[in-house]
Amino acid sequence: MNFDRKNLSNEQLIHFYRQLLWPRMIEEKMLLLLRQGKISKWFSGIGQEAIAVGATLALDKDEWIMPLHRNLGVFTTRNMPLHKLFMQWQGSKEGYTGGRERSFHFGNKECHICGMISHLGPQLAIADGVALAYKLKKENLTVGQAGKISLAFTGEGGTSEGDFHEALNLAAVWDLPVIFLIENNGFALSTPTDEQYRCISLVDKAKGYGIEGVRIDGNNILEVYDTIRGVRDYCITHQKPYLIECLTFRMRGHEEASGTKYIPQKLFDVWELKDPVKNYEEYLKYAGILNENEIETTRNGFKEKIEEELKIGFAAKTRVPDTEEELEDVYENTQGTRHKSQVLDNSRTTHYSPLTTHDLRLIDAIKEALHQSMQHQSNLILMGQDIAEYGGAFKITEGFVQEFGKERVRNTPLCESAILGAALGLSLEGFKSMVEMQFADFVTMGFNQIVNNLAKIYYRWGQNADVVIRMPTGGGVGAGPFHSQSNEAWFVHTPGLKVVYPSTPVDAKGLLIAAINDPNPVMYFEHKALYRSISGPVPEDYYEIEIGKARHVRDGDEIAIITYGAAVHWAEDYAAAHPEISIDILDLRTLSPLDYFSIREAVQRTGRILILHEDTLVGGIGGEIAAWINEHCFELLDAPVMRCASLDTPVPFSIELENNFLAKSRLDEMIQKLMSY
Ligand SMILES: Cc1ncc(C[n+]2csc(CCOP(=O)(O)OP(=O)(O)O)c2C)c(N)n1
Repeated sequence: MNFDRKNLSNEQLIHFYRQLLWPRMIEEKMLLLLRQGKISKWFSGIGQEAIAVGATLALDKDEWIMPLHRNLGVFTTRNMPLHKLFMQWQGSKEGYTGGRERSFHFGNKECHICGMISHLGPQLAIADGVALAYKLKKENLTVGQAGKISLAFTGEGGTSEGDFHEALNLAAVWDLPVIFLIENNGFALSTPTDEQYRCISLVDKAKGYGIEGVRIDGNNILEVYDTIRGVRDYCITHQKPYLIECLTFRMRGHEEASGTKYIPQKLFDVWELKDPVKNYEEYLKYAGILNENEIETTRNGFKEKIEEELKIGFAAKTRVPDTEEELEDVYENTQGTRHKSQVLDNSRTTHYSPLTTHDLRLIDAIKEALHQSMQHQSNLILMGQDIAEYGGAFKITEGFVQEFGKERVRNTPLCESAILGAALGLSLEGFKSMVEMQFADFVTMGFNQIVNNLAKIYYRWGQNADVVIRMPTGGGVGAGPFHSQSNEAWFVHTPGLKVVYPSTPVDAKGLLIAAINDPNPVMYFEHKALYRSISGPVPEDYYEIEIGKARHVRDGDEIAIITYGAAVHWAEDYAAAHPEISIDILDLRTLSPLDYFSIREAVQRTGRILILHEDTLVGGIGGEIAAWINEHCFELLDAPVMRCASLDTPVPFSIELENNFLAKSRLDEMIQKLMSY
């Protein structure tokens, strides 16, 4: 192995040695503890340390890194104390996630480390978002001054994921200063590279994205350090991403329990000779920088330190669950963190608001909410396909780019997953973002980032995801199975997300402003069929409607329809056409969290409940509400809770079929059934 020290001082070289040796010795100890049954799972990075350590050394301490499961060296090089890391691995309260996450699936804001989720690839787009934040903060103008980059790791297996493609392409198109670092260790669990990809070298992929790349020896710490230092300067100066492929080898099994039988022994023999720690040690001895005694002293010192730290680690108390705390920590508390704006309470039929209003269609109310939010929140970034010059598929952001500029109103490539990951990356650096899905149906392409990353990150390690996802939703417009779905229930089922779904212009504006001001991820559903068909008075001011509060639309005492979205208007039309029935209507407005208090009041007022939604029946939110009423309001009921929902089929295209599909076609039948019970 050829080590070139360039202009590194002896002190620096020794510092590098200590940083490299430390994770190796920790791992050796962990493997021992594993065999003794004192720790559980372990993903080993033995043989690959030069990459994690070299990369971390090459970055400034406040530049975000997105490591993976073999990158202990990132955590140790950012000086995280072993006892606390050990508490993390043991799942204790004093660990970095208080026992909520395993092994290296955690991040830490102070150390600028973003924790991975098991799915690997999602880390890459988060790095895009952080780099975008650096770019927007203009922190990248001069090398060595305020310039910053982000760095994301991937294994060679991870490069086959769609997330790899989306993240690299986005970084290329947006000229983001990100380093994508592939640790090519030859195997993804048991899968060798020739079953993973066909190109000769993974770095060749850079060309396809129009970016630069380089392949290096990942076992040579000086080569890793020097390359990344240079690439970092390039990314800052040119404001571009860069792909680095580090060749290395995994000297142990995928994880300890999986063993190594599926890997030919001769590979271990070859790579043993390239061990990053031993080779660097030999170099330091040969160059006269460290002698045998000094190495021995360092190793002994580390051994003692490990024992001391483990003593503290083992003394950690057993985790005592506190259910209330667990539930509370799913969402960041909104008290005190929100932008100041007045709250409009129109939840009662009798409400009166002194605010000056003007008449707006639902679509205009959404536009006004976004517009005022852009004025009030200078850190708000809008992202979506065709939202800039074109104004979005529904023209909601028309004119925004002229007023707020291309930096804040961003057209995106066709890559929902990367954009949602980037939105999370922006949160890491204190930005808010609104991501527009062109149609709610397309959210499936970014589903993983939403339900596994955005929704869970706060609970896992205390980082919020300050993102609103706008979802143009619903049918009734003859658009067929993939432009008409009601998919809100998918998200209601995911702890960590808030789900709002206004039905009127006044609520659409107030709820969108509230969603943007909320530091948690919010799914904001807006029904396409209501955009231009529903108008109403909307306060001109900047105001919020409280998330989690239903609206009592209509007073009645025979039957209450609990509903939301377009179905509120179906219910109102039905009630107007049937004055012979005293119909009460509750518009939920927020589906997560549900307003149980108002639901109970509706039961109290009528004793007969029909839950009406456009979503299909099975697994729809109606089932959840019915179960809750049954459990908590049984004594108030005069009849079983009934549901009126759309047919359990995909949304059909032809108007006749779609009308038959929609819940509205069965509303009369269900009301009659409930009334005659
Ligand atoms: C989306 C997804 N599919 C499958 C897995 C299971 N899995 C965990 S690690 C791994 C191999 C990853 O290989 P690579 O990206 O090369 O990284 P390495 O483990 O070699 O460091 C697999 C298949 C996963 N975590 N996520």
